[in-house]
Amino acid sequence: MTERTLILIKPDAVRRGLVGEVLGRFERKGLTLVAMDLRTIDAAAADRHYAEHLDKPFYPPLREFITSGPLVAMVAEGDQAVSVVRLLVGATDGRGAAAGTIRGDLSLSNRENLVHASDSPESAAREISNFFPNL
Ligand code: 3AN
Repeated sequence: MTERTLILIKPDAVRRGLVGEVLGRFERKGLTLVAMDLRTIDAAAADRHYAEHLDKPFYPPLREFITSGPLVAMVAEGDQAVSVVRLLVGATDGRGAAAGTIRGDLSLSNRENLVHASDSPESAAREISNFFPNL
């Protein structure tokens, strides 16, 4: 079933020059890009995006990080895109993520883990409308 999902290539990936590497993995998998934008988000946009994490102890540093520089926001489309992208991204903590995944190959951190990807079709709908309200 064709789905859309929100992907953020986070500020650590932009700083490290890994946008092409990360984006290429999604393209080579066969996903279609529907929208893409390089932008720096403010604290209010971070709070909207991470609404379910606002009370978590890791949230203040996460907000600091996600607003620390430009990120690449994109919407990708394809068959079962939500779960397919999560598989490509790997487990949250890059230190334990499986080799072959983006985080497993390229991240050594559970905060600076390069990519955000929607975790369900419902989250995808909410996150896409936050980032791309005209889509
Ligand atoms: P995922 O991005 O794998 O869906 P979530 O939704 O549990 O992970 O967490 C959202 C983001 O919060 C993660 N991408 C990561 O940057 C950060 N995060 C999650 N857990 C921790 C933690 N224990 N310490 C620091 N940052 C964390």
